[in-house]
Amino acid sequence: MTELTPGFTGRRRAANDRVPPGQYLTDDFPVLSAGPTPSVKTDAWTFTVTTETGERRVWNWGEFAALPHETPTVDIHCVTRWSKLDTTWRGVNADILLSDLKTEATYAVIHSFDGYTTNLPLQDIRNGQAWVATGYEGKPLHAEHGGPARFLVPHLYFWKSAKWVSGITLHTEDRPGFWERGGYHDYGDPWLEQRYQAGF
Ligand SMILES: Nc1nc2c(c(=O)[nH]1)N[C@H]1C(S)=C(S)[C@@H](COP(=O)(O)O)O[C@H]1N2
Ligand SMILES: [Mo]
Repeated sequence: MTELTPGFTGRRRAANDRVPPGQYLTDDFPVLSAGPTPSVKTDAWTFTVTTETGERRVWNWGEFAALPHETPTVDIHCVTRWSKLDTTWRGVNADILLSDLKTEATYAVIHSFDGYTTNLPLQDIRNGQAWVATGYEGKPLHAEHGGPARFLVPHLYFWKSAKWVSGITLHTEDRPGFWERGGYHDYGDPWLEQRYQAGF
């Protein structure tokens, strides 16, 4: 296949080269949530980016919908060992949400309306690698998969793709999130099988 995916410049690999070690392919879309699905209403929804100095950018649902959107097709990899190829999303690239913010931060924490958090290096959500997605396979994103909006950072294990996302905070130091404090790997590269912290 020679199809190109937004955010990636390489030639797509054959399907069997696209499954990281220890993963199996599924056509289903399993639901994995630590708690019940929260009801997040779009008329009360906001998305907030806050820098380490407290500078903020806030979008309401209408303002967010007016931002330029992309429809990336990506492979996703869950630490519970399922991978799903060629999932198509619709969302706003994180580069747009971070643009014209002055920051010295090197880490980000993604926050959700259910209290879930997950951390990652700021560079992992720059340069076209992450989105705030509101659509999946041509439809509004279903609530159980994180609708109205979820984070999407497909090059890391899927627990980094926070559902019901409410915002991003930027930090000069690493601040482990919900599962990272619970023993999941701080970074979570599926190709290196970075599933759990040493000692867990
Ligand atoms: N807000 C929130 N986001 C979350 C979770 C969660 O419990 N709450 N679970 C994470 C985990 S462990 C995984 S594997 C994926 C699962 O996404 P899915 O239910 O759409 O498959 O969401 C991630 N994002
Ligand atoms: Mo997960």
